[in-house]
Amino acid sequence: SRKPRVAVVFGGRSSEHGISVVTAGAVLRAIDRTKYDVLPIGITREGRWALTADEPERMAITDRQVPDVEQLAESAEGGVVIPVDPSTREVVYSEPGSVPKALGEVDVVFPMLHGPYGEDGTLQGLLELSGTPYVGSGVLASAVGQDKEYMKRVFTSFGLPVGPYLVIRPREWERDESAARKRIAEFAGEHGWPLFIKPARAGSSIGITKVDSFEDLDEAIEEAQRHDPKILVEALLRGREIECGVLEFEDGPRASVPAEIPPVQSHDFYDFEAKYIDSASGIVPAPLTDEQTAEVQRLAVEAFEAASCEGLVRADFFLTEDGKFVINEINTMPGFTPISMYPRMWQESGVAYQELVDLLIQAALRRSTGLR
Ligand code: G1L
Repeated sequence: SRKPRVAVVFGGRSSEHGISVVTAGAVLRAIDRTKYDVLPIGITREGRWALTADEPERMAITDRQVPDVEQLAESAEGGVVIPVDPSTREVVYSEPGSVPKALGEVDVVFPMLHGPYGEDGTLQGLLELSGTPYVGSGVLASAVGQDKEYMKRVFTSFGLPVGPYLVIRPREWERDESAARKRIAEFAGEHGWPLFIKPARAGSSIGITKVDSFEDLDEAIEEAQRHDPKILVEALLRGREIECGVLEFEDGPRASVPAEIPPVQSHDFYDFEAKYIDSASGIVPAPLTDEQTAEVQRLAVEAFEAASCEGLVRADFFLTEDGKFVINEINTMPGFTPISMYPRMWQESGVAYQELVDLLIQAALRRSTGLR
């Protein structure tokens, strides 16, 4: 019988375009070609879909140059890959003003896009409509994982411990800025400074400011609102940063050994680059007692279930000074190069990168689309 065909979709209109290309290159290299056929599909920084050559060696960083879909695209024309028929999973490549080219069937999509239109559930929705199975979480879990407010609401309703926070919605801010500022000041009175002002829906540490006093609040709010009109205010949680990977096996989700992210001196929090590139500083396994390890693994699997995740999730926690784990966030599309935290945690748990990629594809192929 024919080999399953895996379409890897990467790049996109995101500040993390380059990281997506580099990660897709690593995934393409790791896919076992005796078991699967691959179809690399890039999306340019302008949002144009393009077929790219299956040449992962061109997708690595060279001489400080980050690869770009524009350079990998096989056609200079703007086109779009459209799944046309849910019953056959036939995909066509369509360029404006020309006859669509049939690309054949796609059995599973490996989505590797960051931020809006990638990991927020919208691409997942398109794939649901076309009846194409895909790796990772579905529409709901992807959207929950992208919205820090709803993420906390879901965790709270499932009895998972979350840190103190406030939500400032755009209507509240527009109606009465000073009332909103007052609400934040009261929150600071209760939990102390500094506060973290964050866009509710933005990846990584984009748009986040640590604020030490009331005077610096407005600038931080404006910065967060540039990325999302809805913002979150969070208190500082003193303690250690612990992460745990969850992976869906045939018999259900299991947790990896946890990792510890040591506090960084140069930047105030784990920033974009640290998150995706130099995760080499993370300690795997985290130096925890057996009881602490078991506890954080239990919470990570509960977070996976609470948000209805599929395939994989990275759950990030604080271990507070009084010895309690508090969940900070989940990431349905964590950093995924072979040296990123998530693959490293599984490596230390006995699952090598190639096997990890294979298990994710298998989990996607086991499900069909539709309700599950
Ligand atoms: F498909 C998976 F496995 F769910 C998946 C997809 C994408 C895991 C991790 C990622 N990560 C990325 O695409 C990225 C970190 C390069 C950008 Cl979000």
